[in-house]
Amino acid sequence: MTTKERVLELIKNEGGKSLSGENIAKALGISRTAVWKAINALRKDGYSISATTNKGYSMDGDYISKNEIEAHLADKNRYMITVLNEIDSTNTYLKSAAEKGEKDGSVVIAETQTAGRGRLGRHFYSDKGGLYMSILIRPDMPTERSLFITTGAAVAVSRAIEKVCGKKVGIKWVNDIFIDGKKVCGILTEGASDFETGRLQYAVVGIGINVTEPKGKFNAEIADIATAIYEKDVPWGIKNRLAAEVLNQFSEIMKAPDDKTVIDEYRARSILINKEVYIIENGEMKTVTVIDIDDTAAIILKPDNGEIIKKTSGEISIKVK
Ligand code: BT5
Repeated sequence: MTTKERVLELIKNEGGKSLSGENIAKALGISRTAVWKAINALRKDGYSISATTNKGYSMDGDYISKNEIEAHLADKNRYMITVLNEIDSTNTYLKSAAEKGEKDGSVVIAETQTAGRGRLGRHFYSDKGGLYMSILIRPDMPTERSLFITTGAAVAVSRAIEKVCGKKVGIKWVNDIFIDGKKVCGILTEGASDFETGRLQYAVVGIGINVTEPKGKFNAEIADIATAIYEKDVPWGIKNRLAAEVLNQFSEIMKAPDDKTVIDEYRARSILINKEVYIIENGEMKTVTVIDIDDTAAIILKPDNGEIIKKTSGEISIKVK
């Protein structure tokens, strides 16, 4: 083990309590300067280590680490991962990299975002406590099938949360993951198309998951509609296992994202079928009953006193009643 790895081991074993530089130095038989250097190197690797005067160094249990995510990946060669402490938006960052030729499989994960984005210019609150990641893919697919990337990502995230965290989740058409009636994750897929061939040039799949509630609670704007996977007893290092499992599931699904089994799973996980909801179309709100989601991921609705209609995610948004 290198000095850096031994320092990391010691801090992790404290389970969030502080450990002084002096005690680390003594335990490992190294100088205080060597400890300080190791801490800096770990921070560069993406570990979020706090330093408190007179107490020492400590790490939050929900730390994000590139090495640990990689250790849990099924295919070690599929993704190139970058972990950042803070960024405006992982999607903005990766989209700009994609325009400059960044490769398929590049992943950016941040502890916090200062300008996290939702769809249609909406804001996505991204305080510490969440997992904010974007995946760049360059699939060979016609642009009109790109909605299957979002539905595939929703299935991947659902499977990952259930497998790693043991929580039951549902999908709210088209891009939200819910736990007990509240939103725990949002997905934003952006991309560019080649107009001549009608094929996708790239897609950036952005996934924001509330793993724990932020320290100062959710912002008032989302306090009633948002939830986190854990209220308390957060398992140590959980974000790394969760991020890796999302990536593992996503690469499996992306082998054939429009496969009937994936869309069947998406439908089976939907929390809206047979429910009365509000739809918002051109600024107007209507009450409808959701009948089904078809194989193209369009939603089939029955308005009050009206004929059955079919809508795509570009045409309407849905509010749960
Ligand atoms: C989404 O949009 O939910 C897509 C969110 C995608 C976020 C990821 S994080 C990594 C990557 N980088 C980015 O900049 N974005 C992606 P939409 O369906 O439009 O939902 C937005 C709405 O969700 C807001 O208007 C709020 O009502 C609600 N909301 C905002 N922040 C939330 C949060 N942290 N948890 C739950 N709901 C939230």
